[in-house]
Amino acid sequence: MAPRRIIIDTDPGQDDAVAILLALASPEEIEVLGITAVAGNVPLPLTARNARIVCELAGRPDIRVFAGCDRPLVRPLVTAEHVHGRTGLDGPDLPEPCMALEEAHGVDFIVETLRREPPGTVTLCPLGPLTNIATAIRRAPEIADRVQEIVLMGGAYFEVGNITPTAEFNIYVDPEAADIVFRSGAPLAVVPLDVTHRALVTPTRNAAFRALGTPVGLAVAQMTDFFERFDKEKYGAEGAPLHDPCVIARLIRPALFSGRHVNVEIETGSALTLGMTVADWWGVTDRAPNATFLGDVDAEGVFALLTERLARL
Ligand SMILES: [Ca+2]
Repeated sequence: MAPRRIIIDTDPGQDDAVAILLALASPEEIEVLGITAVAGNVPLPLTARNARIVCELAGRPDIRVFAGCDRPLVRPLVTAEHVHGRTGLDGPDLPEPCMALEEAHGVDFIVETLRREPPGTVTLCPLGPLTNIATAIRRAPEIADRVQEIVLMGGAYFEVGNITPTAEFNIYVDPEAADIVFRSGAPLAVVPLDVTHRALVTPTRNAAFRALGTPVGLAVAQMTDFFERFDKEKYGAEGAPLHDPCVIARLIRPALFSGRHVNVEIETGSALTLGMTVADWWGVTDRAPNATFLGDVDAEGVFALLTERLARL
């Protein structure tokens, strides 16, 4: 099979960084056409910087990195330095990037790529708030029919929320953008907290990254160490969830994941439940299914894949 051609839309973020590394380490299955940065975990200048730092860490300064939207569609930006640190990539000591940011806007790159390539051959992988993707769909609604699939990290069902009691961070930051994406008609696969809260970086898994003995292995161990401080305090779990790499893992090994094709709508009106992903898991409405909402993961399989692939970089 030819590799899946993807655009990674991202707000790095340590877990975004690991997702990018996994994609770049998997050329048999994945061809990265470009990376578009969006404001989210930290402001846009930092996410655009961090994406390039990660490409250089992977030895891939040839990857094209674009800056996209610097704020949500209608709301002020909410960031997550309390999780990711001031830079978004706190933990390892990595050099400032040498590679240049592309001059074009990230949204233009998404639109032009989907218009140029044959229908059904490009997959979008949003790992942050959906501002860039929604802006692209608003500007060129036909891209919803041309995209092969949008595989995104966001939302929750049984796990409900992490930034508010009822909302996951990526959806909460730009719920209007999420609403546009979920109504777009594009084929959607959603990797929610229900999956990522089972993909925990345990001490054993962290040690396996470190034991690779490479700059990439050490950096990933230090990145996951960093955000674990926060998540352990918060969840009291045996390790922090590694959210975004699950999106790339699903492209490489779909059998590691299971879920249901259901209706998912986004709450944009209520102050109490803003950004909630209302997933009709039990099929109690007649609303049409619009997304494959994943519910379970073989976490051992994901971490085995991740460690094996990171060893190649
Ligand atoms: Ca992210």
